[in-house]
Amino acid sequence: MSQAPQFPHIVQDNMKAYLDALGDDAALFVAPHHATRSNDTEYTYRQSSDILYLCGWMDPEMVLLLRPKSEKPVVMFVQPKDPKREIWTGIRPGVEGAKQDFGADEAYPISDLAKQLPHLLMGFERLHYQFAENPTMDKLLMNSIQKANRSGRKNGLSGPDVFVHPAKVLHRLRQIKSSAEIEVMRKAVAITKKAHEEAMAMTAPGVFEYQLEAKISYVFRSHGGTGAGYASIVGGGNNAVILHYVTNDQPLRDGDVVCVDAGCELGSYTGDITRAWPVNGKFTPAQREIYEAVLAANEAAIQVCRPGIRYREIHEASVQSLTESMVRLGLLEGDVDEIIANEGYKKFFMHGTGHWLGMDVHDVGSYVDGTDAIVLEPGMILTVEPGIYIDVADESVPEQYRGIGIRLEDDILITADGYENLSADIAKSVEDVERLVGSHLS
Ligand SMILES: [Mn+2]
Repeated sequence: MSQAPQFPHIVQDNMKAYLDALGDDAALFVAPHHATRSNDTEYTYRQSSDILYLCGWMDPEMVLLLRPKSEKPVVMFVQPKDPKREIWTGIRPGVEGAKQDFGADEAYPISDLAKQLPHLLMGFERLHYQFAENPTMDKLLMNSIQKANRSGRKNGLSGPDVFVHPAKVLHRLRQIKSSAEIEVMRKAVAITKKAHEEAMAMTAPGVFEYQLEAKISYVFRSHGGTGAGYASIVGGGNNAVILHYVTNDQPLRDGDVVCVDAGCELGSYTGDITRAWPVNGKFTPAQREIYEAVLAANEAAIQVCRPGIRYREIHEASVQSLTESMVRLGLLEGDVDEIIANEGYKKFFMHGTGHWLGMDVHDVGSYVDGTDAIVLEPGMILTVEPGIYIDVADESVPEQYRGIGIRLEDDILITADGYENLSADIAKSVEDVERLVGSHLS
């Protein structure tokens, strides 16, 4: 598919940092299988983010073996050149391309894996590898280690017998973004801004949810993005109360709010943005109250972001603000502190306030450190996404609030002295959103 990494400087830096961090250990990564969509056609292939991070290799049937303490630390097993197959599925970099353009010190056709792996693993005590993702590879690895152990009896060497999850070292690196990675994410968010604002501009009663989704996909692709980093959520009215609604097949109704959660993927990094707006361009007073409650929580949670705080403090700020609003608006009754203590707010806000963001929309990286939440560091990128979701059939709340689902999500970079909201310029105030809705129609 691709003849070279899209951002070679990024993967080179990533690989160098990882090889340094591995020390005497070896690491093994396996490309996921190509998944069938229907009969003999496949889903668009998406490489594992670990492999993309380290070398930018996009194609299936690939294994990456890293042996930092050897003379040839980066070993790739790849699809060999095959002119007949390439007519159908595109040019393959092949063994030579792996060495020339993807940083391999040594490369073999993937069919050589079982033959080469035993001696390549010899002498490494610890192997970073994720079991249970690919049973065929698990078995091939165990067989290879057994072979290494047998043949090593003569020279006193053996294969690895300690296995380390990639979360221990690689995912900690992925959690802290380099300035070059941050630049790519900035661009992904900039394209996402265009998509959301164009979707706002084309919104009117009778427009279908899928038409907004199509506009968003069009903007992502036409600005060079891979596409959506995850299935776009476009939910009008009560559909917005379904958190992962991706059916997107209903018409938008006059008087409803539409909630859109969509992020552009660019160079394997994705944005993750949610906005909500009134279908007819004007919030009802009740919708505006809910919107401003979510907006206040979004801003309160973003305000606490800085290095040195615990990750949970973001969620705590969001829950505090949302719960105060829920009581003030009459959605909940009782004492705010008590409602927080017994998690009564979960009736209308049932998810976390965010997650790590990067190559995966729910990116790798730990949320805990020992017995408490992890401490934020510069270079971490996370989402802040409070919401309020009130089912249309919920008779426990005043009628005017029923059938409203609103989430506001921004992408936050932790900086040396605070935070930078990468999505700060995507329309979010009531005035900006109302001005944009339907603006391309007039
Ligand atoms: Mn999110």
